[in-house]
Amino acid sequence: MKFLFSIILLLLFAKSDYSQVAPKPYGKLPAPRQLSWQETDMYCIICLDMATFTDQEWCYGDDPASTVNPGDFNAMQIVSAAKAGGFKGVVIVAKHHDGFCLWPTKTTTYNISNSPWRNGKGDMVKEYQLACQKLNMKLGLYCSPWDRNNALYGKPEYVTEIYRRQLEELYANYGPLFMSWHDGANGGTGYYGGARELREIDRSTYYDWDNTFAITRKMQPMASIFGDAGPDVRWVGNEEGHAGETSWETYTPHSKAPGKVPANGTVITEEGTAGTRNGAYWMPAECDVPLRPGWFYHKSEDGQSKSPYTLLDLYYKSVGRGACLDLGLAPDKRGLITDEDLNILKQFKALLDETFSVNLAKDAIFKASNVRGKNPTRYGLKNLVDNDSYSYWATDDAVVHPELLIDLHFPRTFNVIRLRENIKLGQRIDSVGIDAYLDGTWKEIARATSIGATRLIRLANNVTARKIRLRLFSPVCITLSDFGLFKEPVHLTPPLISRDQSGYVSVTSEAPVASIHYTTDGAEPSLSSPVYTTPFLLLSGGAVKARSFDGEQTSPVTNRVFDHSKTGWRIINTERGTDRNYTNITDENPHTIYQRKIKDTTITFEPEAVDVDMGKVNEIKAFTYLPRQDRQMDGVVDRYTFYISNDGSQWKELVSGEFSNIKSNPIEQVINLKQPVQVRYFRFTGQHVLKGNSISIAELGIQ
Ligand code: FUL
Repeated sequence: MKFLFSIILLLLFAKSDYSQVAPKPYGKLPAPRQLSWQETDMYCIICLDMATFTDQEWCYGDDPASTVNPGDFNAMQIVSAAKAGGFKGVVIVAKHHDGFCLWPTKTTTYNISNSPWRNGKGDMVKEYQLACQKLNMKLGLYCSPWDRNNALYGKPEYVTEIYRRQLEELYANYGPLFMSWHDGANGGTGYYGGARELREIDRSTYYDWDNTFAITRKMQPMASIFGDAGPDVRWVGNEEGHAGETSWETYTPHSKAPGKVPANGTVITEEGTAGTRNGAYWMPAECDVPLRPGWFYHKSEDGQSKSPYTLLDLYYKSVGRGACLDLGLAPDKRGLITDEDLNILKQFKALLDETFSVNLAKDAIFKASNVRGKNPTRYGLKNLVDNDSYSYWATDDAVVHPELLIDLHFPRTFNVIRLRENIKLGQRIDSVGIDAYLDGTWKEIARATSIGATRLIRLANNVTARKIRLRLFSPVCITLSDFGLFKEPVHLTPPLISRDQSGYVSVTSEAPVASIHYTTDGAEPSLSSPVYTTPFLLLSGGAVKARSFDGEQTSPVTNRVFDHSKTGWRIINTERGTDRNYTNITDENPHTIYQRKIKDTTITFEPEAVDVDMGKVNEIKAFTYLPRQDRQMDGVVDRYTFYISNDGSQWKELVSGEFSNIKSNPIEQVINLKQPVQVRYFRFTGQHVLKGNSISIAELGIQ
């Protein structure tokens, strides 16, 4: 009898023990440093360096150290601005491609101690570190591998004696770091200690990443390493701040090992956007995007920062797609974030708080088709609303298509759905379907693929329902850690502003609104600004700002900066037979391009000129080149010359240079002239293209 009793006890114990068995992890898993990176959600990359003072995006490496002098530099103000936007960390550009170091390094004299800032006694990286400590913000560092100043760049000694020593100095003196950021832009023309030449390197072998990253691992084990292809965090493949609609946390890069780019030097960027289902490495995406058009401060870009509403949209498309958002902040020449940018950051945080502070499903009644081991304590549904990303609802191993019913007690209105997996057990779920019980039947309201760390589904319209149903599809049992329903307050969408070829500006709204008000003098549109009724003429260019109003509501402001109008412009060197699409250069349509199609790929690129007759003499303060906007690289010019002429036959060279970073951030390139010129004709010559054998142009313009 006693024996039988023990057997029963044993069986019972074994059963309850079985119910405690956690699901087996699935696929590749995040390392502790990657979990901590993922929890950061949003951080800012701070770009204040030589380029701030030369008004460029990349410097050549030959500007004197004395150029850098941010008189009012205040790391607390900068890091506080990031914090005010809801960001949890900052990545500091400690050295950009020009090689200038913001800390007093022993590796080169091209550093902050040879600038007038703080009388040569300053250490900007230290000031950032202290500010981060005070403000409880995470700190990461960016030290550009490419160094256009250093004479040794391109030789093995640069890697062993300069770059690695710089990383060691940073790791030893400014930790703890949550990120070590390694830029993919590498090799090209530069000063290189006076050689002023082109130095190409093999990006997959030159830096010997295995040994370089071994230093990071040893000295900053909790720093996630960012690179085009990881190894810890991958580049999402664009500088627009969004991951793909499907974006997996795992990734198999087309290179021999993570952290190494392929031998041809390019990561296939679309892959970074989507990742790889069941990929070979846990390597989630970072979505980087500057708040202003460029990464560094340019006065000419004042008023063009992204609106709080645009940032919210990017939040859904980055954090809401399992990635992290890395927003570029550009302190100005004083060394401060401008009031305009600070206000945008604060308003963005307010939008996030308004939307996400109340989870409408918090007190709902949840019913699932299965709970693992019938053990609601450990794997039950209350874990879905406890704000802990690692406590979770799990199903039995055999249950891979479970359903979850959510009863909200009474009909509630929502427009955002949030789901999270406990990623400590891998990315398991393939897809979900979400239904609402409406008018007596279940109606599908959303579908999504990759979930991972966070999936936010923003519905096109409000849904009001009491009962919701979640259908999950997974190759293995699920481990869902969060379910949330939120109501993003209604916003009027910002108006759309466009200009036609004859110079008339139209302002429209996607949905009907009571009124649209606009300004052309840079002021914020208010109810007392002119009401938009019919298109108006804007020949000389400038900023048009518009905003919709309806009752209590106002939309975000749209700010469109126009070049000088192109009315009456003609391209005059049209003698080449196939030049049919020349008109696309001046049609004010960013989506049509000019390009000569040279099918014979054995014909190599030759510099190519486009001559513009503006029809009359204009004052030119700046030239503009808009590259193609379809993310193709074919024909995108990265080195240019502009000429001017009074008669269309005698040309005088005016300015030449490079379009820095055009590959990753293909925005309108503005070449400001030192002195305005008065001419009727100008010539644009593409001296070099990123790809292909002819130039492509979306628009040319003047300001
Ligand atoms: C890019 C760089 O080339 C930009 O200048 C900037 O530093 C950005 C964060 O990364 O690839």
